[in-house]
Amino acid sequence: RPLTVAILGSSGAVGKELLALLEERSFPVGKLILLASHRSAGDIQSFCGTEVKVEETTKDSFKNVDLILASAGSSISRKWKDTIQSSGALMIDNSSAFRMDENVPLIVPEVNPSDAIKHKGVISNPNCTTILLALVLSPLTRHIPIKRIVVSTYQSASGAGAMAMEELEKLSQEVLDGKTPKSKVLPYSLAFNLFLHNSPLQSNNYCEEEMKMVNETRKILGDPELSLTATCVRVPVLRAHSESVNIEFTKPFPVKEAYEILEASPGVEILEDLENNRFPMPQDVTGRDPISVGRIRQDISNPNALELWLCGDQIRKGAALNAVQIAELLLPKNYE
Ligand code: 2RA
Repeated sequence: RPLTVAILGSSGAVGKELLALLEERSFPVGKLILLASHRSAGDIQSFCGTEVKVEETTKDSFKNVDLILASAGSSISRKWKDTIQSSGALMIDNSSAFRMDENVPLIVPEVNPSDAIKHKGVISNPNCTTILLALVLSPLTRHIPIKRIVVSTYQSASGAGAMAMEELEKLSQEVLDGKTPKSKVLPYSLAFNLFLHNSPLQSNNYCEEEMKMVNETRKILGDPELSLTATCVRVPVLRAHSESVNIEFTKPFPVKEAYEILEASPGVEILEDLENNRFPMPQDVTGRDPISVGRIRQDISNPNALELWLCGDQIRKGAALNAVQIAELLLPKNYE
C-alpha cells in the first residue's frame, strides 16, 4: 500500500534534498507531509508536480504516518521521538541524538544493511564524515583487517547549514569587493579562511565532530576496539566534504587490489587521471551520489598502510541519500 511519509525539518538543506530524492528515486509515497517550525509553516514545496504546504509540527503531526525522515537537529528529534514511536511510525533520524544508543541501528546501507532490521522504531543516519569514510573502509577491511585509521577532513560549509553556505558566499564577495578586509572577517568566517571544526571540545582535546568519527565508525563496522584518530577542519567549500585517509592493515595491502576492490564497491567510484595529476575534487561530487576516491598509494613510512583521498557530497550521500537508502532497505516486501 502507498506509504504516508513525513519529512521533519523539510525547510533545511537536507530536508529539501530528502524531498528531491524521494521524487528522483520514485520512493513509494502515497501521502507526503512536510513538517517544520512555526517560522516555516505555510511555505510551499513541490513534490512530483504537486504543491505541498509546510505544516508546523505538533503532537498530532505523526498520526497514521508510516515513515518519518527527521533532519531538524538533535533537540527536535529528542522532543518528538516518543510521540513518533507511539504513532508506530519508523523514524530515520539524521541527527546525532540516538546514534550511539544500543537499541538504535546506525546504518550505511552498503556497509551494514542487516543491522537495519534490528530497529525498535528508530534508525540513525551516521554523521556525514563517517558515512563517507565507512563506505571506503568497509570493503577494504573485509579483504584485509584494518588495525588503525588516521583521517583528516576538509568539511564544506553545508555541514554547518544553509546559513553557513550563504555566509561563505556573502563574506567572500565582501572581501573581494574590498568591503571587508580579510583580516576583519568573523573569527569563524570561511571567507578565504579555514578553521578546526568548532564543535565542542571534549576533555581529551578532540572536538565532538572528531569523536563522532571514532565512535560511529566503530559501531558501523562492528569493531569497538578499532583504532581511529581524526582531525576535522572546516574549509571554504560549499557542499562536499573531502578526507585524507591513512589506513593501517594487519599486513601489506597491494595498491592494485585496493583499486580493484573499491572500483567494484557500491556507492564508490575511482576518479583520477594520474598523467594529468587529476584527483577527486568537491566540484566533481557535488549533487552526485557516489563517493569519489583517488590517489591510493602505499604509505612510504609503513609497509602495512595505504593512503587515499576521497570526496563526497555532504548533503546527498552524507545525509539525505543515505537516509532514503535506509528507508528503501525497509520497504514492506509486499508493497505493490
Ligand atoms: C558538520 N558533520 O559538517 C557536521 C554536520 N552534520 O559540521
